[in-house]
Amino acid sequence: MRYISRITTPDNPGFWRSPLRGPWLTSVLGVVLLAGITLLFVTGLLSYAAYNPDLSPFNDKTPDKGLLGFYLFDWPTSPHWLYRLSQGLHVTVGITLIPVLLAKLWSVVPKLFALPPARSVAHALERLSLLLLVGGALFEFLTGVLNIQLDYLFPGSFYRLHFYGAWVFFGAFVVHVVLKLPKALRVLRERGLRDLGREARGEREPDEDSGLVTPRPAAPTVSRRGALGMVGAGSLLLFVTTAGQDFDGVRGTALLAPHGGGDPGSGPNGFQINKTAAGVGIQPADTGGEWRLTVSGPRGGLRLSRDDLLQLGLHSSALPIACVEGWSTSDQWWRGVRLRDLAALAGFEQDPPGVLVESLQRSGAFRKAALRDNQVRDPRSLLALQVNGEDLSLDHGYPARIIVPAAPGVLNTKWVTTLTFGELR
Ligand SMILES: Nc1nc2c(c(=O)[nH]1)N[C@H]1C(S)=C(S)[C@@H](COP(=O)(O)O)O[C@H]1N2
Ligand SMILES: [Mo]
Repeated sequence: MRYISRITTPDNPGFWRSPLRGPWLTSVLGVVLLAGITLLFVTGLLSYAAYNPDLSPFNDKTPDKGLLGFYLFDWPTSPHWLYRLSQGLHVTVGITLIPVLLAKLWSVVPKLFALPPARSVAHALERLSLLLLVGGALFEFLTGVLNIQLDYLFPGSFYRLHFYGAWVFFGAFVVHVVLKLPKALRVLRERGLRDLGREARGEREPDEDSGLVTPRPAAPTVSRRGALGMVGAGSLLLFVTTAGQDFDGVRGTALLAPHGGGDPGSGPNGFQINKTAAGVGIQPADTGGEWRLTVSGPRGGLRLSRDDLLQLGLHSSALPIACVEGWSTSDQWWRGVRLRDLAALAGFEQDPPGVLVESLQRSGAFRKAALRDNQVRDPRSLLALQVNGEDLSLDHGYPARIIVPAAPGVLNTKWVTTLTFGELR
């Protein structure tokens, strides 16, 4: 009786009976995650750098980051699709890896329940790092997915949660890789693909001290080949229902990307909208004939109507919108006044500095954003008045919006009302 009760609790290795578990399966999934999660971490850090957080408090969603900002650098303006690529990869690869992550957790689940919780100080530290590893992985994937799906869930705090969570998770991940990678590589090198069919041949896999191989194997309900096939098919399904959010023509396939897949209408302004004018409380009266743009610098300021702006030299640039949520548009033809020409009006004929951009929008996280000097100086950076040959629609930022090459969507402020050159705080 006592024996029975012991093997029906999950801390007992005999409780877990799948013959698929073992060092081989865990190693295969682990190596895939090693590559994928490293890419997620790097592109995630790049995304944070792309916000120019050290430039102005308005750009910085994690002001208390301290040393974690050690790597920040001036985000470039070329190639103009840089953020489209890096953030498209971050979100699409992240979503695609979900089945692999779940399969990896399934493959090691007996270890998570093993008792006693710690046999020694070293063992206690290893268990603690596993807690941070598993908790951190679930936390990062969950906050990422929820931010894309329901952007009202973390008002203002998503960046903090996801950024600090990423460092905690990646710290534990590095420890785990250092401890486990040599063995995983050895298992894969020695056994190669021969282990795929092992359970079908009724053979037990050597446990090699991993604690993963069940002492009481049940008959397999699916082969390893089938299990890996299911994980791969799940990943493929997520990939093909996500990746379309970055490409015209296949956007309708992006069923899992609420902001990238929906029908944005047709015509010159028929491309994705993040927040609509009505959604952020822009009143039609604010954008009518009374609207003025204030451009200021050390010489003081001037106020320009939309007609005044149209009299200035207009220039065109073909640039995409690329959102932190992973969706992006193809290049749109924007037409407007170069930021460096507006800087000249503010008194900076030579070597213009950065600019603080303010929107009509009265509340919300992205009403103000600072651009760095390299972004102001790039001749493709515009205060756009038109897109694809037509006036901007209200939802795309009429009367005027910022468009900067390679920058994340958040820096492309809509419904601009004030540009302050040289003063970013
Ligand atoms: N004033 C203001 N500008 C804004 C935003 C906003 O919420 N308010 N959202 C930004 C974000 S996150 C993106 S991705 C782009 C989207 O531009 P679009 O709606 O024209 O595609 O606008 C940016 N400009
Ligand atoms: Mo965005």
